[in-house]
Amino acid sequence: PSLEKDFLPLYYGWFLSKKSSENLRKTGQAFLDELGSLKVFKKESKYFLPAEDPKVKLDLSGYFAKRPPSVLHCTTKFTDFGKALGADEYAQQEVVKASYGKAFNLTISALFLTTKTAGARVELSEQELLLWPGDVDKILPTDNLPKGSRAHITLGCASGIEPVQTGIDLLEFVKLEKAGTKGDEIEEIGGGKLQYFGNGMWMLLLSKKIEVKAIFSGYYG
Ligand code: ACK
Repeated sequence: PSLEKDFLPLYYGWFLSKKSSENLRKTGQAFLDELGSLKVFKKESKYFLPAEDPKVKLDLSGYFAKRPPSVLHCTTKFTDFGKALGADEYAQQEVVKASYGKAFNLTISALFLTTKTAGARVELSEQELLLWPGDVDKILPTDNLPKGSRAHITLGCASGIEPVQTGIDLLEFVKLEKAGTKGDEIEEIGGGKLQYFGNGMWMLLLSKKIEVKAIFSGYYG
């Protein structure tokens, strides 16, 4: 038996292949460009503009300038090198050990943005859900949302916002959906149906879901 305790990563997740990562970044960029040019968006762009200078031209890719530095990923469990609550329990699961280094296909069903973050919504398969922690799909302790509700890929953050926010923002959308606040169906654009939930919360339901290749692994920083 080993005397050493396993050294846990900062987080576990699926890391996209270089090609999938590049393609998804491009798709996200195209979405920002198209959304930024839409009349309906411009009418609601006050949420993204400084109150003191609401007339400046909005550049969404400049607004979400904090982008993940390397390949894109979908976090499963943030273990914080073992310090996070439930880190050891997560890492010790057979399915986590057996899946480490294995390839998966992730399905992206939507792109979303808020005043804080831009991200891709990930629809997990039954098999992928086995790697999903039981305690991350809530903002409030009383929230009761389907497993995997938080699954996302961060595409960009606004100035001063940390990437952990993207998952919280996605949960906010899911809570609105659950409450029956469907989101006004604004219009069909390039990739699908654009929905507006108010307060600068936009979601594009992709008419053709995107499949990306990814490796389940840990990130040590
Ligand atoms: O974009 P993300 O999913 O949000 O990927 C990054 C990754 O871990 C490295 O920072 C996510 N992350 C950071 N802190 C937390 C947290 N407390 N809970 C869940 N995910 C987190 C972040």
